[in-house]
Amino acid sequence: MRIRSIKVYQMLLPVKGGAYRMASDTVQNLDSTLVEVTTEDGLSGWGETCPIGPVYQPQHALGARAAIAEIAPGLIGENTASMRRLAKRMDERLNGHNYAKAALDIALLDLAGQRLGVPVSTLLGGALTDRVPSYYSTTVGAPDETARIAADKVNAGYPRLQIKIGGRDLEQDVATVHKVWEAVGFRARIAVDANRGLTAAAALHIDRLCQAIPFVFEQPCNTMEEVAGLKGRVTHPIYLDESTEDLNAVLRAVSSGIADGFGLKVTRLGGLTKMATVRDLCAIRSLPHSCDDAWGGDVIAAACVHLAATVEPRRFEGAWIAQEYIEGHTDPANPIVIENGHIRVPQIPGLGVKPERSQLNAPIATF
Ligand code: 0XW
Ligand code: MG
Repeated sequence: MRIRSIKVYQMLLPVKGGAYRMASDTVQNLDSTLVEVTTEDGLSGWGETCPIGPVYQPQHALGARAAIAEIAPGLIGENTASMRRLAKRMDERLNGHNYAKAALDIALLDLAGQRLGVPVSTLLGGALTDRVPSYYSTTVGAPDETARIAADKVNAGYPRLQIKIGGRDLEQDVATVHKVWEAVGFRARIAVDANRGLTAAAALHIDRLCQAIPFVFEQPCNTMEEVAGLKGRVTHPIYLDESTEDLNAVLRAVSSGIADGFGLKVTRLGGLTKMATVRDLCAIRSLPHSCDDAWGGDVIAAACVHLAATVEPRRFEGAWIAQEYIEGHTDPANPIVIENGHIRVPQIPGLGVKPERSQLNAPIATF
């Protein structure tokens, strides 16, 4: 079946509580881009890409839409039968810009799933579970308050926490990690995420001052080289997130042993097809990883959850979705929801979610 049209929608997602603070940036209102790919028989597939502001990583909302405008005209009239051909077509239209291609990749898989009558998880190799763990990510905050939230979230069923640090005094970061550990102990696995915000020296101090606390240290420094320099000097396992800019970066990190695991973002890597490759690369070296995205509504949440269901559970670090930080759902009929810190995997064909028309503004572009 051939592609008849591609529509692009913009949706603003204000942060519940006003702001989400990370070492690198504080965000208040995220700008999401949704794509609707429709074939000649009227079937539609949906994709989404929503960078968490323009500073967290090089991707930004206007960039996504400019890139989609370069790519989309080249997909009109193409047959949807071959995902590989469509990926090649995207690369022929635009070099790089994985996070924009990701929205289209997700929409094409949604279409394929609906056409074949199977959930997207089946197209990704098949689900190993029908319910995946999530994790709660705090914002950079006062130590006592962060520890209180951490305990609440563990009581609510989250099996894992990601504690944000960085961009402030070392003393505050160290106190936060200690207080969270005192509050939750072994009841949750803990990641400490500095979002590129520490110098190597600060990372070494935090490692030493929190020596006995079993956390994984996520993206402590800005570059993969700085993080590589910590190897052998820190005692905590190191995970990479922002440094996983593309498949080659992941391959480099895996083959050189820089990372003990990853916080992975579906759109940064180019969509679900590329994430499935990374999943399999990580499996070769028994490396744990998450399946997240930076932000977004039900469409991107569904994409993360379908891939999450295909990851070997013992290596799975959770699917983070933005639900805790946004009001409402793009698909109130079949929302992706966190219950007791876990998310049910949609069982209906395709992604299993469709944005409700009444919530969408008119398309900002049609190809
Ligand atoms: C916790 N996240 C998945 C949400 C924000 O996009 C930051 C991100 C991370 O792990 O850095
Ligand atoms: Mg991270």
